[in-house]
Amino acid sequence: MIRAVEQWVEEQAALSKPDKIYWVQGTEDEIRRLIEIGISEEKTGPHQTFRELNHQVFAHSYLHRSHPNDVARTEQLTFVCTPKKEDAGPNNNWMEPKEAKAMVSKLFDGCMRGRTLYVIPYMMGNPESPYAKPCIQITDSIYVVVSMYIMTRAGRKILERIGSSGNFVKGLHSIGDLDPNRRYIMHFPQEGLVMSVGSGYGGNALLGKKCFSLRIASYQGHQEGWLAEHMIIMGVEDKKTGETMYFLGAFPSACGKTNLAMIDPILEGYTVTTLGDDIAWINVGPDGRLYAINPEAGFFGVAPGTSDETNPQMMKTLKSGRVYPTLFTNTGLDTDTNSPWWEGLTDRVPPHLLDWQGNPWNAASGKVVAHPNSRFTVSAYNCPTLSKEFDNPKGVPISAILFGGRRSDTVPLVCESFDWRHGVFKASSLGSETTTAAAGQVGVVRRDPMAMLPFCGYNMADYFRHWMNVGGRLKNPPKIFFVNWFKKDVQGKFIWPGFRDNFRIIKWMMDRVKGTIPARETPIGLMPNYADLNLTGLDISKETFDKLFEVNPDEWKKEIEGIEAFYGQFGARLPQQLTRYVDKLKKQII
Ligand code: GTP
Ligand code: SPV
Ligand code: MN
Repeated sequence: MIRAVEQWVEEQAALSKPDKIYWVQGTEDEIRRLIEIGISEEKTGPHQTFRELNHQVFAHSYLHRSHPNDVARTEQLTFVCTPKKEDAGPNNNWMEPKEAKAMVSKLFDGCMRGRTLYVIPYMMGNPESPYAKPCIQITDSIYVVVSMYIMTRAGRKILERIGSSGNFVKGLHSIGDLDPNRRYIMHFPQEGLVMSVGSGYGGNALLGKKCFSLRIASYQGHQEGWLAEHMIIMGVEDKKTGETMYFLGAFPSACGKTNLAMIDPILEGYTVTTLGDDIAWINVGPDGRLYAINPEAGFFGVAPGTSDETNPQMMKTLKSGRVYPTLFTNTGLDTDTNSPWWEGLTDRVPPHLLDWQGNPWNAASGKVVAHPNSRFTVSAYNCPTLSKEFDNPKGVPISAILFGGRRSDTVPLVCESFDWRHGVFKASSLGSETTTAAAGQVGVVRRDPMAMLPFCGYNMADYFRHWMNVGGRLKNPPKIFFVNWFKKDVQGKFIWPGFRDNFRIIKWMMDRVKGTIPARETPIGLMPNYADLNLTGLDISKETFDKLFEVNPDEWKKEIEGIEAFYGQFGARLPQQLTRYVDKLKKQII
């Protein structure tokens, strides 16, 4: 046993005082036993650890119902604890590290009495990769243990990787009493430590995900010269030439990453391969190109809206059950078939449904069946489009980066930046309407730079400068594109069909990367000519096309005001180049 790990675990056990300590091994047999314990765990209200579902419909699947007050990330209770407040920046809640530790330590004191403390050694990234990082998570939730199995490379063998260095990222987690008044997600980037108490949900509790792979890792990346991003990784193979072009794509939570990562191309002649749907770690390779790995090993995706029509590859992934169990969290339940159901899964609503809290559902209630942020947890190895490069220790070379958001107006369907620096400016000023992935008001536009606002573990002004610097080290920087699938007409309907049809935009980007087509220059960037976008089979007139690509001066005036207000928070720390871009845009548009 590695002494550093053992000692840390002993200290945490002395604090949280569990009845038992259990070291997760990482075997099939063990998962089966944990699931059984989860099934038999007493129900507290609507909360249920696991309920076995019909394996004929979704193989090897289980339903989890979380506490009704614990259904999304809670950004207002998430803190970055750096010694100096300015280093956390205006984008993060901040607390002084000693004070923060003293406060949460009180909540951890004795919190595991009567419970088992699980120690999960896990790796973010393929252990063979020089970019992968070993971690230890402690938790008292079986749901978290099983989720970590699916989402990371977990098991005892990771202890060897930590070796005598004692170098590992630490995550201490307890569901506590699930009281939101005693819920805190605390990050200590300097120490590589996360302390999370009071929530069992997704990004609050699976500490390898947003807490480590984004907040702590982005801090490490800033120190070490790489990037940790809220991005998908996908490959597009041209069947004729056999060549694959790799893309990164950043979108805020619940804005289409998972769907894009396994898009079923509407155009003939291409195969899309999936490498990641949420997080990318990106390094500058020896050849001066960007290389990306996905530190995760599974998908924790939004269920509502997922169907054979919108995302057939994900439906196959969810039905596979080949590697690890598949979990459904806070979906509805079709009691006739004992299988999960959510809005959009089938056109026909099954006659006998329980809602996400386990109550009989009827249409007249006007209530939803599945929670809008209900999710599935499934191994990436069950995905039929998983890239054969998924486990490549070096990662894949990136040709283009997409940034997107959810915008009813203002932002065109697609726009290419003039170059890397201009791309960094546009990404740093990205706005998006808020969604149900985080607790709080839904549908208001907020600035969400690089889709990282809730996930950047340090001052975003420094982060923007870091992006500029990484670009400066590239011999062959990827092209940077901006997309908006969500523009609406006056009736409030989406103008662009989205989903599979988004591939038409990907195809345009591929042509731009290859340099085979021109683009139209506008003050905000380069946009497609009508003739260069393949719209065959779609009912999109030139008039609708113009609407999708409109740059409306009144809307952009408001946009610029929003950007200036956002930039204003950073004071002198903001790279001046960014303000120069805003000034230039203002002159050209207004
Ligand atoms: P996180 O897991 O929270 O980071 O979300 P994500 O970015 O992976 O989002 P996801 O792909 O799960 O999509 C979220 C919601 O947006 C789902 O309800 C989708 O059905 C919907 N959606 C995805 N792509 C499109 C699109 O092209 N057009 C429209 N209108 N909706 C979309
Ligand atoms: C997101 O909110 O961006 C997610 C889900 O991917 S969570 O794991 O809760 O962060
Ligand atoms: Mn996400």
